[in-house]
Amino acid sequence: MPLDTTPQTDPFALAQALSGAHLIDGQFAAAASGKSFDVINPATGAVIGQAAEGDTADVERAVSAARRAQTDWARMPARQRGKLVAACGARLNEHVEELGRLVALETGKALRTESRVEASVLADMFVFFGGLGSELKGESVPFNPDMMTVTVREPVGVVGVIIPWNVPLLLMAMKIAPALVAGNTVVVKSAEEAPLTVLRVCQIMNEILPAGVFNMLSGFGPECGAPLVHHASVGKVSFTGSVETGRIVARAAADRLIPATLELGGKSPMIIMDDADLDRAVDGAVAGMRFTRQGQSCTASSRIYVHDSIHDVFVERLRARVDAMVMGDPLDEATDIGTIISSQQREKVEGFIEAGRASGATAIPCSALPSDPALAKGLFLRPVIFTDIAADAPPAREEVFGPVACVFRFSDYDAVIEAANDSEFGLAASIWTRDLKTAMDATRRLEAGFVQVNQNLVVQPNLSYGGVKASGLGKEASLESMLEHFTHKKTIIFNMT
Ligand code: TXE
Repeated sequence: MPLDTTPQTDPFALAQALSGAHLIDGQFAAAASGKSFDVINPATGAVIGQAAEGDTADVERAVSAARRAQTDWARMPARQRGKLVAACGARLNEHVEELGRLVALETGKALRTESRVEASVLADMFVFFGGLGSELKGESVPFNPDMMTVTVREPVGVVGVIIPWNVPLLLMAMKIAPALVAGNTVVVKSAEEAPLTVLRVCQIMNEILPAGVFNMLSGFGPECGAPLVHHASVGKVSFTGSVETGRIVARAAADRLIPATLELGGKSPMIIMDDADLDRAVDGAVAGMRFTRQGQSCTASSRIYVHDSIHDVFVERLRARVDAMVMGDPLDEATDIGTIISSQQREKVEGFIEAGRASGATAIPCSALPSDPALAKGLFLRPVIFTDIAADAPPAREEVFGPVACVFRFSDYDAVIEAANDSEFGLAASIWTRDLKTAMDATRRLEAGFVQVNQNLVVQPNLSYGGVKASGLGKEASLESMLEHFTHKKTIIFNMT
């Protein structure tokens, strides 16, 4: 495939130029079966490109290439590997505008509010981890004066990475940047809904990294993701996606006795006390619910507990804020909210909205569908705020992964902490108050991997990110994730007698 890696601005032309290919051993190659599948623009329903449809034969080729490349890559001084990864970050940074446009085109996320930001965080992750090569340190352990015992950090080998469609660039970067710096080689399986931007990132990285160090396959879960997890040469799996698929991946990893990092769903609570700064809390709810991403976020603060004394005014202000958001063409700078990713996801979210209504809750639809006839087939959906909703109604308990916020009324602090923790999930949580004691107490009692006071989620490369309970296993981002999840510790004893 001829490669043009100069920054491009026309996402449609770029999507068409990225004809269906995997990246295997530094080469862009069609699927062994010759099959490919359509990639759809969710804002118009138009086919914008093709992706190679990977299967077991492609997994075999990619993992073999990664295994062959691994010895030399692991022998390269860690700082040198880091410099190459940081160079990928610098090069990707030159392509932020282009990558943002492309991800907006294939995922339907608005360019200004979501997609451009994601492309720039992608580059930042590479730069951050690229600087950590010298942190792959071990320790010396004094247990006998005649012996010297040291531990060293060694790469796991070939890492299988499976990513979803909602934030494909950020989630890929959080996994592959630390894996590569730690001396592993990687095979990534992109999500079937969003393979093109990942392919473009591969083209850019492939100019810098040695062949085989980084390989990418597109395809469907059971046909392409499952054989990757089952492959005998894959030494570690890092997965982000649904709880259901996470369990399948975890079972396969357990059968093979290899480690798996799992970043799964959420049903994150936000507790707004009566002394909270109300304007800030409303801003926090809009940002935390990720309305700009149509709520398609694992950390979406979809359960909002508001003190009885401020409940009605909060709901009114939240409704007004979401109402004022512009839904439209994701590539238009005026757009705040884009589309849902696929018709299947939209039907799923609509089902939750119906179930909420049927449970007797009050549904408040917000914002307005775009009127542009060019977007008539777009997968738009009006955000809904539910009030007076029972805690066991489906949209209040299950992960909706759509623009549906459930607002509950509370008056007792202990009861609200209990309600917030009454969930199978434990990804993020937040408390909004001016009282330091309440804030401190809540941070200790809320069952979540990420608890914030008076703000909602901030993803930073140097902050550990990951959940407890059914939200997953293991942390991502941060130095700690690189050491714990992409290396193993070897103990070496020198007997000097
Ligand atoms: O997820 P899947 P889907 C949740 C969200 C959403 C639901 C379904 O609630 O509504 O999941 O989304 C690959 N072996 N999240 O269907 O199936 C698949 O090809 C190996 C939360 O997209 O989990 C894709 O690359 N891999 C989430 C990836 O797994 C398999 C983000 C995710 O797909 C596989 C996305 C298999 N057997 C959805 N089956 C988050 N935590 O942010 C599928 N895959």
